[in-house]
Amino acid sequence: MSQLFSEFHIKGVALRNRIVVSPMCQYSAVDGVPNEWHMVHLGARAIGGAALVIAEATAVSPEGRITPGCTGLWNDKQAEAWAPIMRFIKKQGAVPGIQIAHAGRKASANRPWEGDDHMNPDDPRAWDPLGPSPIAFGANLPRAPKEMTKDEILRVQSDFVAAAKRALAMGAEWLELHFAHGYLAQSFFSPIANRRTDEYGGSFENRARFLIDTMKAVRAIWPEKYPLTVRFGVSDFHADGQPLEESIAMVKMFKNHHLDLIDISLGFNTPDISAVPWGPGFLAPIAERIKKEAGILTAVGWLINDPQLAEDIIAKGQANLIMLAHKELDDPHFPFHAAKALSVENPQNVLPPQYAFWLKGR
Ligand code: 8CM
Repeated sequence: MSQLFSEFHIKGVALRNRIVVSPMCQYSAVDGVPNEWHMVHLGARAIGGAALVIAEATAVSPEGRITPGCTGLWNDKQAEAWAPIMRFIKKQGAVPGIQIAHAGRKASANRPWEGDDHMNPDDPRAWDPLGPSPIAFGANLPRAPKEMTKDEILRVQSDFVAAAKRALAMGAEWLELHFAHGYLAQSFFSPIANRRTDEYGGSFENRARFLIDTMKAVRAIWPEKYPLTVRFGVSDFHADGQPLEESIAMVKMFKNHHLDLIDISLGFNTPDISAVPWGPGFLAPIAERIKKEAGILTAVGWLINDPQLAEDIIAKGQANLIMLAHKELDDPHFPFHAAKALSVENPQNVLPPQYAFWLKGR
């Protein structure tokens, strides 16, 4: 019996297997409004048999976008455009989800294939990035952000709440908060990016404040029947980053405030990623440790490209869900191909009948 293809029940939501389409920025929206591209991109992966399809890092405010092409949820027009996409994902038997985000000091950048660097501040499309402290990320992102005032912090937190309300109204049944990859929330937690001397900087409790307050505010309006999760960068693998023990303490705090699952990822608060121990499933042992020590459900991603590796991570109890990005880009029918590789009975049935009928035995 494949564990990767076992059902997973969390809150009022049932996942048909353990394969999740990780949020993947498409940089293809206009004014934050998703379009046919997002429908086909996400819809194809729901058709492909994933259990949960999480729409890309979607900005809670215009200045929270990574690039001018990022999607948003700061107005109703955006939510209305997301609604049929969520509906289609659900119709294919996948759970529709979305990740909401604020890019912080990494905002106002060009698309990856157009340079991946900060836009020139004189570019009419550019804006001023915000951050905990006026410290630039560096390398391709040299702009120092504006140090946020307390009012700006509270405004961004209310933007997260407003975006979460729109996510619910448009049909999302899974909400992930993007607290990873060096974006705003992660940068508040990181001693690399946060040098504040007020109640949002310095000690662990202070660096945790932006994250926990934001999560609590969203939890207060997000219904209990739907999972609320955080994608959290647990380590930068860098001497100046937060120690893993602090990340575990942070996860425990999330759990105490009723977070349903933690999605384990990387910090990316510094361009120096030379010590990241890249390798197949390299975050799985860390996910396992956090799952045990914090007693929380976990998802894990990064370099899980092989069905047997995904199966082993679930079977060993290292994580409850597998997050796939590049693999799902490469192969939207990965769940079908994995089911065949793992000798699941009638593997074609992970696909809808329009495809399954013709692919029986193939
Ligand atoms: C792009 C490339 C690689 C990543 C990313 C993105 C965009 C957003 C994000 O992560 O959170 O890991």
